[in-house]
Amino acid sequence: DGPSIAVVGVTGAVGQEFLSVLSDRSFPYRSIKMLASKRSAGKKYTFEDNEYVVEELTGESFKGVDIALFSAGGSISKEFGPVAVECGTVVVDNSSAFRMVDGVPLVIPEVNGDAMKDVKLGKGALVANPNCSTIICLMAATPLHRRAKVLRMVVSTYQAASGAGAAAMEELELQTREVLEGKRPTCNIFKQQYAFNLFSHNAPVLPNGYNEEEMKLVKETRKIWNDKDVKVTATCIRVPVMRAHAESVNLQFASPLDENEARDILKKAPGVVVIDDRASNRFPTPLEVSNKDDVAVGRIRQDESQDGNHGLDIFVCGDQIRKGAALNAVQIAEMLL
Ligand code: 2RA
Repeated sequence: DGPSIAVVGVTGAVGQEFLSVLSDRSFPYRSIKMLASKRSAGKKYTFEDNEYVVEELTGESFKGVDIALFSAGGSISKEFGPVAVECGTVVVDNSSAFRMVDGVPLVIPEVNGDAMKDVKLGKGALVANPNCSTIICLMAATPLHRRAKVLRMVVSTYQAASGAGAAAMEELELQTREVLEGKRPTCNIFKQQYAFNLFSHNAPVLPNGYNEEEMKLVKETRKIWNDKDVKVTATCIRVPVMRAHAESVNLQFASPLDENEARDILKKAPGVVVIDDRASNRFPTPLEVSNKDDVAVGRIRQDESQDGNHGLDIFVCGDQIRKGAALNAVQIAEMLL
């Protein structure tokens, strides 16, 4: 029989998606424990025909737990992740708390699964789930990077409300109705109108003028590719879309990479589908990838501003809650089976 698992932050958008993904993929758990704050303790969920009562997360929650999937914010991960590791639990953490810590694997299974080589069931460990915009970008960029080393990557993201949580999704819907009804939009989450608008990502802006979301893409790419020299720059924008991110990615390679070869590579890449129909102007959209596992890539074309086929532009869409968070984490857990 399989591992005992715990879901930390089960009431949140990603927590709920953990359950969906575990069920969709028939993850062979022996037992499952649903953990959340004191405020949510007692809440009941029916999962796979069994009723579960949400338990309050405490230091005692991890006794006998083999794998804990965390998505309850960085402070909860910092407080309880090490406690779980002490109990012998493998923690797969969706927060940014440990992503850049030396020795903590930062893993996209299809991209750098070998980073999990020292993580085994029965021996407590921390494993970090990368940021959603990093996962979605690298699912498409890495297969190309493996063929013709990427020297520089320029990313513009168009990020969905789901990245800011379920409340942001609800507020986007509310604002959209209010605006259409000629009412003043309710602005509690972002303090500015979101419906029919877009704005620079809500993450704090750092002294270098980049926001934290953009620096995650820069730093996480270097760690995941194990390449401290790759040049990455990003501009992250929040757009009025519910749950899938879109990203425009410009790549500069060390050696030529023809667009047709790139398209063939991506067609064979795990977890990627190519939607690249120029004649019909049909390319990836957030709606089309929503609630799906695969990342979609299109607009594959030579970057004509670069000499000798050393550059490509691509456009990528991926579900932020699924492959951008819950699916990737469950796939990491599957590597332990
Ligand atoms: C966002 N990447 O989309 C964040 C979610 N973790 O805001």
